Order: sequence, then structure tokens, then C-alpha cells
Amino acid sequence: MSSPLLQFATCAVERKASAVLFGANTQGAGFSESARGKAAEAGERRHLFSGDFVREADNESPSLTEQLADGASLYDAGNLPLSGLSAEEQVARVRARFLELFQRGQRAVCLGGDHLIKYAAFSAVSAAFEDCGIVYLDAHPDCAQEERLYFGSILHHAWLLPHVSPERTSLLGLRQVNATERKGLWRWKPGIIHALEFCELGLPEVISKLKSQLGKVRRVFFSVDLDGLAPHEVPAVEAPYPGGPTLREVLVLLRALAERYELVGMDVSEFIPELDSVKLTALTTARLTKEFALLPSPRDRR
Ligand SMILES: [Mn+2]
Repeated sequence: MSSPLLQFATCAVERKASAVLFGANTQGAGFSESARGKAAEAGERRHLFSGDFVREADNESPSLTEQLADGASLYDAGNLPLSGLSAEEQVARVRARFLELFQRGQRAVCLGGDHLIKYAAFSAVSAAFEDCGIVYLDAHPDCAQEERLYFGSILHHAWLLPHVSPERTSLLGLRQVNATERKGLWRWKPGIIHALEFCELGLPEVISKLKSQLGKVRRVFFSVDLDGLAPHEVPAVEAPYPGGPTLREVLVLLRALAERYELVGMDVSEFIPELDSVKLTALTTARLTKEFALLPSPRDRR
């Protein structure tokens, strides 16, 4: 059975697209023991692939972006074949895809899959660019200092890469941290925008704080764990935690970032389609994907 493509993405030739979407159903970063059930059951729940689920949900009622733009600059490359591969092989394949798109100057959007896509993306960022900041939208800091690569240690491993650094990383929407992760934060000292700062400071202040945390970089990669958003918009995640920023706030923030930085790519992970009974998480992800893909580049303004 062939998978659906996103109808919104009407660019017919990959090399002509300014943004390229691909699915990567990585499995191997593990699951948190959360209120949603034990890890074994969580594994069971993951047989539906969120990338396809997002495309299907959006295709049921195709729509433009809020600015009334169509998807003529977006190409949907379908899904990377990953089944049967080890975690290392999956990371290598996703990394190669990101790297290929970065080197061609195309914005890469990857729908996962689990947190392995994040390490693959950061590893490609480090290989392609020396000056790329990371904005990491997540309720959690994922910086446990452990040798093993899993959902809780992704950033610890990323910060060991040559051109990804905590001084150019901002954790956005942070609000649920355990004692092990706190040690990682104390060691690495990344920029942090706590969830409450969205209302305490207001969005314009949050945006300038974020820019100062990123420093003098020219490029930014946007990494999304859907549990970073307020769970009423994205209920179908492994570890929901209340009080995050809304999609609206995040889209406004991205629009501001796009004026200053080259947004080189985005990954989206942690979506469990089987928990998404009214497809709200899918539509939130679809909207984020479409709006992000069509954000202008600073080059467009010259
Ligand atoms: Mn998380």
C-alpha cells in the first residue's frame, strides 16, 4: 500500500522546491513511563505512523495557510524506508536526508517517528553549518548525561557534536524537569524560555530573549516535541504536561525568527495517532508544517 502525500504540497519537482517534507518513522529512542501506560503498551500503540496520519487528516479538508498561500514551493518526498534497520542505521539514513537538503539550500521538514530524528537532524546541522542555533520546543529538557542515546539524552549527545552548542540553543516552553535532567541543565547551561514567561513577559519580550540566547547565528533549526505545546491542542502525545505555549504563540514567534534567521529545518516527534481521536493533534501538526514550510527567508526581502 502506498502512503498518501500531502495534497497541499503541490511542487512537483524536489529540486525546484524551497521546502521539502519527508516522513521518517524512526523507532528506537524508547518511551517514558507516563500516565499513558507502561513502555511496552506504548510500543504497541506506535504502529500507526504519525507522518501519514498528519497527511491524511489535512487531505480530508485541504486548506491554504492563514496568509492564503498555497503549497507551490513545498515538495512532499514521502517516507524514508527505515523498517528493519537498527537505531544507528535509522539515524544515519535520516541524517543523510537532512544533510542532502541542507547542502542544496532547501528547508527540510521531517515528521517522525520518535526522538531519533532529532539526533539525526542535529548531527546533519553540525555537519552542514558552523553557525546554526537550535530552538527546542519541549516541556522537557532531554539532557540527561547518559551514554545511551534515548529520548531523555538527545540534547546531551547533540551538545557533544562539533557545531551544535548549548550557548546557541534555546529550550522553549520548558516546564517539567526531573532531578537528573536538572543536573544536565546545570552542566550545559543552555538558554531557557520557561512556559510561564510567555504570559509573564509577553510574546515580544519572549522573542527578544530568544534572539539574545541564540546569539549571532545566521541560521536556526526548529526542533519540536509536540508535548512542548499546550496539551489541549496536541493531546495525543506520550507525556503531556499542562501549561505550554499555544500554536498561535509559536507561529507568531516563528514569523519573527524568519525575519532575522534562515530557518533551515524542523523536526516533529512524539505524536501517537492512536490517542488522537478527533485528529486535533494531526491538524495542529499539519498547520505547523504548512506555516513553517512557507515562512519567508531573510534572503527573500533583499
Ligand atoms: Mn518532551
